[in-house]
Amino acid sequence: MDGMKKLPPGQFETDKWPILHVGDVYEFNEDTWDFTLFGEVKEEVTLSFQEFMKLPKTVSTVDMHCVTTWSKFGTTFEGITFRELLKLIELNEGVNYVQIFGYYDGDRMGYCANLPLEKLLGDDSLFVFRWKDEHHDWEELDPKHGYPLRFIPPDSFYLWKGTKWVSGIRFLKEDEAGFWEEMGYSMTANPFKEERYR
Ligand SMILES: Nc1nc2c(c(=O)[nH]1)N[C@H]1C(S)=C(S)[C@@H](COP(=O)(O)O)O[C@H]1N2
Ligand SMILES: [Mo]
Repeated sequence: MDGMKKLPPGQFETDKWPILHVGDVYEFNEDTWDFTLFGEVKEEVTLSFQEFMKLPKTVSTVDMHCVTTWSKFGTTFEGITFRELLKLIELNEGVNYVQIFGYYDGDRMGYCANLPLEKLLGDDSLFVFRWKDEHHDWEELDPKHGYPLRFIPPDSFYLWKGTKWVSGIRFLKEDEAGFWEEMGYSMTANPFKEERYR
């Protein structure tokens, strides 16, 4: 792995995993938690936590690049791929974008980030519940990092596209800004092209 690390421009490497978000840390309640696939779909689907966690799991090692300039290499995650969720729905014609939703101060749909669908079809695009790295054996995701489930985007996106405390996916024909994008952050957010703002 070492030597294959690629630090995007303007980033520095950290061994620690910093915590960054707006609002309160979501307090998990399995009875009220659910996850909705909605928008440009033939039929909406809502999953309970049990149903979500029964889906096939994938283990994937990814690098995280935060727009505040820290990068953490080589964290291994276990989760459910975005691709796996696609199997549960039938998309309308011409869907090319999604917004991944999560909690913000008790509002289920208070946070979201937009992403292009075609970039989310690999093993490096997953809803994760545990992690490990060089210094830690498998650990459940800390509430501050998005327990019980948070999205980790491919490393070709800054980490704000990695919604914590996820609650759903909205499917879209046209790209629509999310929480940070509304405030001037990049729609495409590629760290290797240093796409921080728009
Ligand atoms: N629900 C939610 N998800 C969120 C955020 C947030 O404020 N709310 N912040 C984002 C930002 S800006 C970053 S950099 C990452 C940080 O993830 P970490 O705290 O696990 O490092 O979470 C992202 N996901
Ligand atoms: Mo961030």
